[in-house]
Amino acid sequence: KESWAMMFQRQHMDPDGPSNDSNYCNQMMRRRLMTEGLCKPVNTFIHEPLVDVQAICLQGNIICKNGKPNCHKSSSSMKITDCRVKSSSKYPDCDYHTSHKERHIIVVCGGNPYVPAHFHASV
Ligand code: UM3
Repeated sequence: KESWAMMFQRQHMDPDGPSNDSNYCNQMMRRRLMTEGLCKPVNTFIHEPLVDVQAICLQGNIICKNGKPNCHKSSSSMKITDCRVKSSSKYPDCDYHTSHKERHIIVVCGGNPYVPAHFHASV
């Protein structure tokens, strides 16, 4: 069974990306299995080494939007790509806007070892 930690890596880690291709999200959302059953509406890929993203769990502890205390904000800004489904997109032909950004990211950490389990937000 896929753990939360593995699911986070599948959905959010792309250390070697991004390609400068405006088709990035259409390809990656499909390749990473987020267009099965529905088009996942919003998803962020992180273009930084896995160890640097895992280290966020040891950085600034903040309260999550749901009131839980296990959100962590990266001390540095990180290269990310936000994928957002177009309003004209019709499943199963999932069609995404691709936007490359540099932001601090907030992840939810859990488990033992304490590693990223969900992407929370970028700020
Ligand atoms: N999400 C992103 N990036 C954002 C906002 C939300 O990837 O900027 C994702 C994270 C959650 C989902 O998926 O939207 C609901 O918030 P996850 O739990 O699989 O990481």
